[in-house]
Amino acid sequence: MSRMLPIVLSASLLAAALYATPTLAAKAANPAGHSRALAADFGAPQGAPIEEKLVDPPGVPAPIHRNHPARVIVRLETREVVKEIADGVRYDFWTFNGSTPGPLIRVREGDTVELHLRNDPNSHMTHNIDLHAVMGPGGGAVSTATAPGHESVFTFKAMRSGVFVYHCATPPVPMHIANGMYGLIVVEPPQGLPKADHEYYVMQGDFYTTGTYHEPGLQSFDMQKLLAEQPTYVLFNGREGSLTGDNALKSGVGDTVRLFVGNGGPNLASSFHVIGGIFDDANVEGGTLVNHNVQTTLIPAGGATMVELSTPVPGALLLVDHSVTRAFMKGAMGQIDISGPAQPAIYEKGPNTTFVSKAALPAQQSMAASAGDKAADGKRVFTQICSACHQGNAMGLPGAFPPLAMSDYLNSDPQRAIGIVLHGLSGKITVNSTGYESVMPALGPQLSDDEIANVLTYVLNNFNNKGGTISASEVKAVRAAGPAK
Ligand code: HEC
Ligand SMILES: [Cu+2]
Repeated sequence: MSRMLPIVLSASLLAAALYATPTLAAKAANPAGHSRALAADFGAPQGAPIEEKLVDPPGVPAPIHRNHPARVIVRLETREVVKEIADGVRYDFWTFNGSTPGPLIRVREGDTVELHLRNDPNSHMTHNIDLHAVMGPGGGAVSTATAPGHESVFTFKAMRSGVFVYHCATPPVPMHIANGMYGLIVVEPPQGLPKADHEYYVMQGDFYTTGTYHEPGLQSFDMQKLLAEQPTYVLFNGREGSLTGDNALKSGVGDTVRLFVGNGGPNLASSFHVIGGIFDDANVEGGTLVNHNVQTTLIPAGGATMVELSTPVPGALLLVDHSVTRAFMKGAMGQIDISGPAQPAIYEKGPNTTFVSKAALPAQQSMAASAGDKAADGKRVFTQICSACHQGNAMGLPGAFPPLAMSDYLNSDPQRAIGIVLHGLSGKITVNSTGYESVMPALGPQLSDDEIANVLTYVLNNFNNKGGTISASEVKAVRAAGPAK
């Protein structure tokens, strides 16, 4: 029996070889594996070597207008740098060229890339690079393990067009990625990409800090959270706020925006969505298949996409991971500011009028009369409405809802709370030395003057607050005065 085995094996190997030959031959004749590739594009590089001009994210190198393959020299340096991951929160990032993500590399299909990887002498770790655009062992990682103060070089031919992730693949790999070591390499097809008015570069990543979300100071890497795949932060471009406020991406009315979007992970897949936008084109998984009119596109960990959207009206569009807890409570939020004239035919805000308000319905008004009734009514309103956000114990939720218990903000000015409940509150506030930047909705339309007076009196006299009374006539006056500003 044992002598049969080699015969059976070699017969099947032979069959496999015969079977494989036509496929291999076909590949050799058409090395790109798809019809658009020109055989000449895979010949020797032509002309003098080109030094790739790298720029910081969210910028991208200029489009390629070459019609022949070239030798492109790319220089990356791995650096370990302490930077802010959110306002007042610092983290020891491991990076390519000092940024998370590392710079976007842009080459043409058929180019030969000469990749130089330096490791900053001040690094503590060895690093390497695995580029998903490489056909070869480790995507280059096996040729680039680089100790601090050293440089490695390897070359590869960019055999396939697409948007590809690169990352460090030094053990423990998840830790090197979680610390920010990833970026994108775009391999343009021979005919180039269609023109877009604006091009930007965005990469999502999940981060694991020992402190809770927004806990200030220098935070270290948390291996337990990594193992549980429960990130503290989920971010675009390595920092909360990297693409919002003054850092927002820009577009103009009537322009098109192309986003190269990658997901470094290490763990989470991204449901990438632009609030207020539709992807005219989305390159599925960063490959050659283009989908149209897409609302949300999935970007796997270690994957990428290229999306194009039109921006026909002015205003702000928001980039999010539509697993929206990550967007609103872990930082995965970006912004595109579109400037230009209003386009009422496409988007127009109508008036906002009161449809019905509880205050206008005397029959439904709180009937609480005595102090005991008022306290019970306040408790009911608190439990039915306020506790949904501020929590049943009034302690709030870190990073999302401020506490009403022992709140210095509330106790220092209880009258101010009337306007907050009536008209809502947004923007930055500080409660018990912790910053909050969130939105409380206006509750004036659904709560009567009595109910607001009762709930505020209840809150002031419970949860270790300083006591005091808010009367219905005070609420009535603030309601009549209308919202501030
Ligand atoms: C939908 C969630 C939500 C509900 C419901 C809600 N709040 Fe708030 N509240 C918030 C948020 C968020 C903030 C902080 C807003 C900011 O960051 O600018 C806030 C802030 C406050 C503040 C000032 C900050 C502080 O901690 O002292 C007070 C007072 C307050 N709320 C009272 C109430 C009361 C009373 C109710 C119930 C009648 C209530 N809220 C219901 C979300 C909510
Ligand atoms: Cu590394």
